Amino acid sequence: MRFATLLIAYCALSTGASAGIVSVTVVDKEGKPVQDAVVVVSTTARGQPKVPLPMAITIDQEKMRFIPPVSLAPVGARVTFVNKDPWEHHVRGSAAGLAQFSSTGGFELRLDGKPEGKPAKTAEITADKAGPVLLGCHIHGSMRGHMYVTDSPWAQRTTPEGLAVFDDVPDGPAQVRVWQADQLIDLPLQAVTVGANPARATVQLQVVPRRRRV
Ligand SMILES: [Cu+2]
Repeated sequence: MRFATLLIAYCALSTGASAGIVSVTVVDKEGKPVQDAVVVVSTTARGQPKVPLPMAITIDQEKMRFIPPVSLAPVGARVTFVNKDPWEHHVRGSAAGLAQFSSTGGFELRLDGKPEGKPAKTAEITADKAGPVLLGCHIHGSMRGHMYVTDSPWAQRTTPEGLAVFDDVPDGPAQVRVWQADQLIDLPLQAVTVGANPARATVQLQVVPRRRRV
């Protein structure tokens, strides 16, 4: 009896009776797929993804780069910066995009170099405000990275194919927001309807993202 009840509950969750697929493709100005864009799906319906975003993430400083170059963090997440280089980094974070010209918030972290044979130095912040954050280093002007802080639990980075697929967004109207580091002007939100058929959206940037150093 108890098993049957559980089974029914499980089926209700897994058959997609109340949740559906949102598939978003991000392309650049020339129509090519864009990796590491952030896609956020917002809905007023209640619910949570089956796999929630991690509440603790790590951003490494290694060989003068932020790794990963684009991080995704839910509001309230603990973000640990780890300096794996043998020299000092003075990491700063500030609101990215047009907001960077008016924002006074942000953070600064001094991270000593990793001594040989010893653990790397770390510093922590809490991702407290939704939106993109530009990461840099006061000492090394070439260092550039981003962290996107999301207040919706449905958020993903695009794959090399430019894809973000959400398979459990509650049925009903939803909005798709796309952010990409080189797209400084906010793109318009796209409305989708989640239901029995997969909702598909293609979002085109107004720019061609600059290539990352590898
Ligand atoms: Cu540095």
